[in-house]
Amino acid sequence: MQLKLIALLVSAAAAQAIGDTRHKLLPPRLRANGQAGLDAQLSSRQLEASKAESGCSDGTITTTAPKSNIFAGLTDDEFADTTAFLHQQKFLNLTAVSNATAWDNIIVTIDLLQPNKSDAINYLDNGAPAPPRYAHATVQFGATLEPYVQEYQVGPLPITNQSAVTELNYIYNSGKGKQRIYNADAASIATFQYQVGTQVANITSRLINGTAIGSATDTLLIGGNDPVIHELNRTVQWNQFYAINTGFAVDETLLPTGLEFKTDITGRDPSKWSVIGWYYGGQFWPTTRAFMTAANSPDFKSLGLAVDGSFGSTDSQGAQLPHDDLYPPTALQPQGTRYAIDMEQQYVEWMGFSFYIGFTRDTGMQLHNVEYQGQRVIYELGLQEALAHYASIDPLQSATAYLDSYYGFGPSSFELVQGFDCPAYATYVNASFYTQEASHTHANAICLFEYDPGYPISRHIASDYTTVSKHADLILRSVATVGNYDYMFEYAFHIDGSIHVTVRASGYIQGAYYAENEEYGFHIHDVLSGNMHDHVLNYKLDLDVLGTKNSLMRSNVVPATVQYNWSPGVPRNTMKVERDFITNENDAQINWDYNGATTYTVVNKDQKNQYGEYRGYTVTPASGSIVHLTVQNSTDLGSSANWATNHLYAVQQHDSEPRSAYPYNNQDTNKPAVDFGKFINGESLDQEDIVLYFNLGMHHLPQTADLPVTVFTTAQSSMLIIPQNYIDYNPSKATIHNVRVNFNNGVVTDIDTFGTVVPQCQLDFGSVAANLSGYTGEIITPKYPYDPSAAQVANPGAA
Ligand SMILES: *[C@@H]1O[C@H](CO)[C@@H](O)[C@H](O)[C@H]1NC(C)=O
Ligand SMILES: *[C@@H]1O[C@H](CO)[C@@H](O)[C@H](O)[C@H]1NC(C)=O
Ligand SMILES: *[C@@H]1O[C@H](CO)[C@@H](O)[C@H](O)[C@H]1NC(C)=O
Ligand SMILES: *[C@@H]1O[C@H](CO)[C@@H](O)[C@H](O)[C@H]1NC(C)=O
Ligand SMILES: *[C@@H]1O[C@H](CO)[C@@H](O)[C@H](O)[C@H]1NC(C)=O
Ligand SMILES: *[C@@H]1O[C@H](CO)[C@@H](O)[C@H](O)[C@H]1NC(C)=O
Ligand SMILES: *[C@@H]1O[C@H](CO)[C@@H](O)[C@H](O)[C@H]1NC(C)=O
Ligand SMILES: *[C@@H]1O[C@H](CO)[C@@H](O)[C@H](O)[C@H]1NC(C)=O
Ligand SMILES: *[C@@H]1O[C@H](CO)[C@@H](O)[C@H](O)[C@H]1NC(C)=O
Ligand SMILES: *[C@@H]1O[C@H](CO)[C@@H](O)[C@H](O)[C@H]1NC(C)=O
Ligand SMILES: [Cu+2]
Repeated sequence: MQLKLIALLVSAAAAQAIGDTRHKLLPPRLRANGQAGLDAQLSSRQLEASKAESGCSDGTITTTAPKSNIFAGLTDDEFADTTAFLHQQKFLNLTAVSNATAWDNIIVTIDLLQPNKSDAINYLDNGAPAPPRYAHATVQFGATLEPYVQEYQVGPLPITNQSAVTELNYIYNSGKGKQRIYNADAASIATFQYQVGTQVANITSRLINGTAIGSATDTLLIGGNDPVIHELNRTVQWNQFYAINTGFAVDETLLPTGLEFKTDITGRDPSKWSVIGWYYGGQFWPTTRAFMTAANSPDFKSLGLAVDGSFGSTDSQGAQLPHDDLYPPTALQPQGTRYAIDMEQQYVEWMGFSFYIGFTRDTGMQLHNVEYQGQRVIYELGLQEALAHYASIDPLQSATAYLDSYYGFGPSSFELVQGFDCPAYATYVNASFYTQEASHTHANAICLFEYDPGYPISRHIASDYTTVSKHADLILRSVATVGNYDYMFEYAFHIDGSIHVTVRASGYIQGAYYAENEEYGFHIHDVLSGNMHDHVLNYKLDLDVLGTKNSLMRSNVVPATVQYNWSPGVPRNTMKVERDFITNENDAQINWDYNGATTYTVVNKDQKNQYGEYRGYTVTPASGSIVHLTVQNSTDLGSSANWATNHLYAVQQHDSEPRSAYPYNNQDTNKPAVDFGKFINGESLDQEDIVLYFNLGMHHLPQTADLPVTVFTTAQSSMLIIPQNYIDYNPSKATIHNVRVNFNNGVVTDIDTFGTVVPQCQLDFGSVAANLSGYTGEIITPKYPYDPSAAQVANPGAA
């Protein structure tokens, strides 16, 4: 009985790859649903069959994507053509970025306008031609008293006499892809801040030991809050003096001085701007004069200086750890990749999965058309927005609620450090985006690798045998460093058909000055409060379970008292599972249940398995914390982040709702161009195309161990996307990296290794410890005028 089962479950793919080295004959494989996908995998594996079975290799298996990647960003030529075409449009009155001032109209960004889903699916599934390509351009109109950005659709591409530039409004539920902006005069605002710094230089010298006057000898800098504050019809900002780092480590967010001032920066005439308040140590003065009078009185004391030091340094420091001089355990990939990649199309196949990688300026790395066993399970999966909402006694921190897609996860995704961020043997993929009339390439910004997580996927022991299966995950990873914070984004594919979505955070916290801040965080250094804040990261998950007509099933485990006929007169206290469907968007604003009692599964009611159960995919919190925003009806965020109120939402798919957020929502949070709240408008979820939005994140209460930088081990959050009754058995049993040890009274009688061949070769450790001398930074290619030969290397984020 046992023998037969094991033999049946061993994969035909394995049999092909191993040939006659197997020591047991295999019957044909049990055919799973969607065998086509596995067969496709097989063909790329057969190409590699000549690979020496016991030798080692560092080869990469290549494949050809079945379809071209219609989700990939624009090519260099498309960027250049779109830029030139926009400049030809007289009505835009554009000035080349290289010549522009704040009072000109400029192209801010260009990206691919993602194709409409119905067109994309027709192409992917039904052999229709590829959807027409359009660019999505953001133009800033600076040549006006009320500057704004307007979004445009440009195309079709390539540019012909059929192409046009039209307003892009349909993906913005304010009705218009337009946003008034308030930071067009950033340079003038900085000048104004320095004027204030100069005015109070004598006081800052005495009180906080430094000056910020716009000189090279400044030892302080001035930072303002984000998002822009609109109150009483004025545009205002809180600003704080920070000590400038004295060592190599750029750790100013650990060095707030606690001295803050409020500016009224309404309108575009700096002569009309003013300072309308000062804050220090819990006290508020409404005018600079009042503050200076107070500060010049002899009993006005400094509450302590922000002094840079080793506590902000990321270099190795402190007593050496035992045996730490020895090199740590290191993962190997002895026979090259076991995934296949089409580098040009950024398409990957692995163990029954296939997917396309996308990359956008706003949201960085994305996944498209994830298929499993030859069937699409995910049309789209990716980050939408990340917020970091602070709360504090001090006004700047209290007014801080970053919506990071404004800064862009694309521009923030820098080159990974091989051997540290990802194994040296990983496949590294470039990422490109466009800003300010140049395309930027971040070499090696995405990594792809397979690794053994260090625990088996399954095991069992009985009286005369032990059986254990190895586990390998395929990881796709990128890191976005948005200012002080580093977000590590990861998608892990498991051989049981599940997908793990994880975000981890490192980098510097944005601390507050310690004085009076006890209710908002721990006191973690001399004058530093580890200011509390919530991180909430919103993801879109467009599952397609056996087609786009899907429903949302809820399974609830509940306590129950049941009178069974086999227990007359003795009711039994027990439990049951209750199943129903959430049929309306309004009922699908979900928080994860207390005690994990409720499970949500996207199913296709028309696709039952052979036992009559709906085949589906479940989403469930995995490791780390899962949060929604603590603040209710946030004063800072208005209605710009209504995706942060719950853990999970289900809405109907619409081409007019491709994304839950918009980068410029931070400019006027009460009047966002995309308000996710409007996605939830009572539409049916019964056999409709369902899109889930879920949040990852954490309530971050930084403590002393967040110095110098937060650690990924504790700052992480993840979700699992798991097949439920989708596959007839657990597909991880197909791996041959499985062992059964038979024994009897202490004597091993047989070891079945299912054809696994342990590679025999000498290890060249040089391929394990990476050579970092080739670290590139950023490559910038001008697009207006277009000059590929003028490509130059720059420091990351320099432009
Ligand atoms: C910048 O302005 C100069 C002077 O008007 C002009 O000659 C040049 O072509 C402009 N550059 C671009 C890229 O338009
Ligand atoms: C075009 O922009 C320039 C500034 O670049 C501005 O001076 C001019 O008034 C604008 N023209 C129109 C018609 O808006
Ligand atoms: C557009 O371009 C095509 C091909 O170059 C040409 O045949 C056609 O006449 C053009 N149409 C117009 C309206 O210019
Ligand atoms: C700052 O102090 C210097 C020297 O004590 C003095 O000359 C100057 O007038 C002071 N500046 C202001 C703005 O008070
Ligand atoms: C004040 O700043 C100067 C450098 O600008 C530094 O040398 C000095 O140590 C600082 N004083 C204190 C008390 O930290
Ligand atoms: C703000 O402006 C609006 C429209 O101009 C006006 O109705 C309102 O009274 C103003 N509010 C304040 C506080 O000035
Ligand atoms: C990635 O970028 C680097 C640096 O520009 C370049 O040398 C390399 O060819 C690029 N790789 C691919 C696959 O395009
Ligand atoms: C949110 O807060 C604002 C300002 O305090 C208030 O006007 C509004 O009614 C609140 N909305 C809700 C739904 O509580
Ligand atoms: C995509 O869908 C939107 C909304 O239905 C529509 O307005 C737009 O024209 C479509 N785009 C294309 C290229 O068909
Ligand atoms: C490391 O890479 C650099 C440049 O990419 C190369 O010059 C150097 O020889 C390499 N060093 C080793 C030890 O391979
Ligand atoms: Cu944090």
